[in-house]
Amino acid sequence: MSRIVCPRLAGRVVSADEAATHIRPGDAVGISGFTGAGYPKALPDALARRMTAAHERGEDFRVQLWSGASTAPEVDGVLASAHGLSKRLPYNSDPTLRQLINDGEVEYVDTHLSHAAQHMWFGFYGPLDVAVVEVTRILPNGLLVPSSSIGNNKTWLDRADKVILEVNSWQPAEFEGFHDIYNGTRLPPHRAPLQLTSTMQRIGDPYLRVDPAKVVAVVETHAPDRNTPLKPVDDASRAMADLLVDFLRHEVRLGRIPDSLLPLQSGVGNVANAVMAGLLDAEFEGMTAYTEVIQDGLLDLLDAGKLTGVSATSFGLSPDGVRRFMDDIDSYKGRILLRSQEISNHPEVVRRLGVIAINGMIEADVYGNVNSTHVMGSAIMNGIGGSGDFARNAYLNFFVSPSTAKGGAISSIVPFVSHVDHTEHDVEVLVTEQGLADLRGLSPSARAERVIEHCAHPDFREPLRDYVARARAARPHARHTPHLLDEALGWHQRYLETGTMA
Ligand code: 0RQ
Repeated sequence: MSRIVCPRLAGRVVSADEAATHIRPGDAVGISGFTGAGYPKALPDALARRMTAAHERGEDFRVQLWSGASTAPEVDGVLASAHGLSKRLPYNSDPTLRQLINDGEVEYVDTHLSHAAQHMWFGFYGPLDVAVVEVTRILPNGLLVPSSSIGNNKTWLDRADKVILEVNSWQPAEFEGFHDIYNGTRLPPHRAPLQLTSTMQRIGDPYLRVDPAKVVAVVETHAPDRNTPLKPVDDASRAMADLLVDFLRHEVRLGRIPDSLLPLQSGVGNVANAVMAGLLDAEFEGMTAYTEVIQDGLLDLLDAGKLTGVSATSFGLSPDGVRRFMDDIDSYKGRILLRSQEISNHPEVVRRLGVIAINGMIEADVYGNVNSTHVMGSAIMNGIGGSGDFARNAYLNFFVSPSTAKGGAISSIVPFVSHVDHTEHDVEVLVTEQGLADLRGLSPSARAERVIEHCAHPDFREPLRDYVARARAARPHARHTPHLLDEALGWHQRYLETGTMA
C-alpha cells in the first residue's frame, strides 16, 4: 500500500537525483534527524554526488546544514566526504565531519539543542532555503505522520522556502499516534506558559503540517536508521551506575525525591545504558523519563513495567532494540511520546517536572566545572547537545566519566578544565568509577577536597592535592577558588608534549 495517499503530493514524487536539483550552492538546508534516527536516507547522497561533480568542474558547491542533532554516515559522512559543507549546527558526532571541523574547513555552531528552533524563529541564523524531512506517511489531507525522530522538523517545515519530503516505508506505519507536535509557540513578548505539567501529557497534534505549495519534491525510500549496536556494559560503567543508583536510593530515604524518583533524563552511551540496567534491578516503580533519546535501556524498563512512560524527541535503539520495538509496537503506543526538541529539552518543563539529569563528560575540574565537548581545550568531540538544557534546569544533575582516559595517561579530574560547558554553579554531582562527589551546598575549597578524594584516580590524587595546597599558600587573600594560573592548564600541556599527564 502506498504511503503517499495525498493526491496533490503523490504527484510530486521524483527520484532523489531530481529532488537534489532543488538545492543550490550556498543554500541553508534544514534536515530531519536526531541521534541516527529519522534522517533523510537518499537525498544527501544524491546531493553529495552533485557537489563532487561541481567541484570537478572547478565550481564551489557547499551548503549550510542544520539538523536536530547527530545524523549518520549517509548524511554528515557523505556531505563531509564531498567537501560540501560550509557550516553545521546544532550538533555533530560524525567522525569524518568532526575532522573537517577540527581542521578548520567547516564552521561548527555548537548549540544547546533547545535553542536551535527559537534562534531560527528569532532570525539569528538567517533564512532557511530548503527543508529535507523524512516522514512515515502522507495522509489524504496532506498531514505528515512523523518518523523515528522529531528534532527541529516542525520549525524547518514552517520556515523553509522549499520542502523536500522523504517517505520511508522502512519506518513502521504504526508510528501514527506516537508523536505530539506543539504548534502554540509564540515569540517574545507574546510567549505564554507551556501547559505541560506531567511527562506524558499531550499538548499538540500527532502530525506535522506543511504548506503543500512549498513541497517541491517527494522521494520514496526504504532504508533503516543508523541503529548502532550497544557495547557490552564494562566494569567502570557498572561501577558508576551502582554509585548513582545507590545515591538515588539515599535521596529517597532522606525524602528529597519520591519512591518513583522524578522524571529521568539520560545522555546516550555506555554509562547511560548501564544506569538504566542498574535501575532495572533496583526497587523503584512507577518511574517516567523526560529525555531526548530512547535507548534500549528505557525499553527494558518499559517492558519490566518499572517505567510508565517516556517522553523524548528521538529513538536511538540498537538493531536488537529496533526488532523488539517493531515486534510489539502497538504495546508501546501511549507509553512513548516523541516531541519537538524545543519541547523535549525545554528549560521551563525540565524545571517544572524536576528532572533528574545524567550526562557524560570529558573532564571536570576540582571546583566542579565540567567540559563535555573539547579534547585538550581545542578539538571538538561532539557538542553540548542537550546536556546544558537538562543539567542547568534539573532538580538534580549528575556528570559521569571514567576517572582516566587513554589507558590511564589522562586524568579526567584536572585543576582547571580546558574548556567550560557547565560551570561550577550548575554542576551538582560528579561520578567516576572511583566514587561519587555530591557538591551541593559546598564552597569551592570543600568541593576540591571532595572531588579529589572521591572521584580522582589514585594515581592523580597526590598531584591534585599538591596543586590545591600550593595554590592556597600562594595568595593568602585569594583563597576562595585558589588557582596557580600559569600552572592550571599545565596538565593538558604536559599531555600534549609527553603523551601523559602523570
Ligand atoms: O575517545 O573513542 O577516540 O578513544 O572521548 O569517551 O569514555 O567513550 O565516553 O562515549 O560516554 O562520551 C562527553 C564525549 C563522553 C559524550 C562524551 C575521549 C575518549 C573517547 C569518548 P576515543 P568515552 P562517551 C544527550 C546528552 C556531550 C553531549 C551530551 C558527549 C571519547 O557524553 O558527547 O551530553 N557529551 N548530550 O578517549 C581526552 C579526556 C577524555 C577524552 C574521554 N579527559 N581527555 N579525551 N575522552 N575523556 C545526547 C544528545 O545531546 C544528542
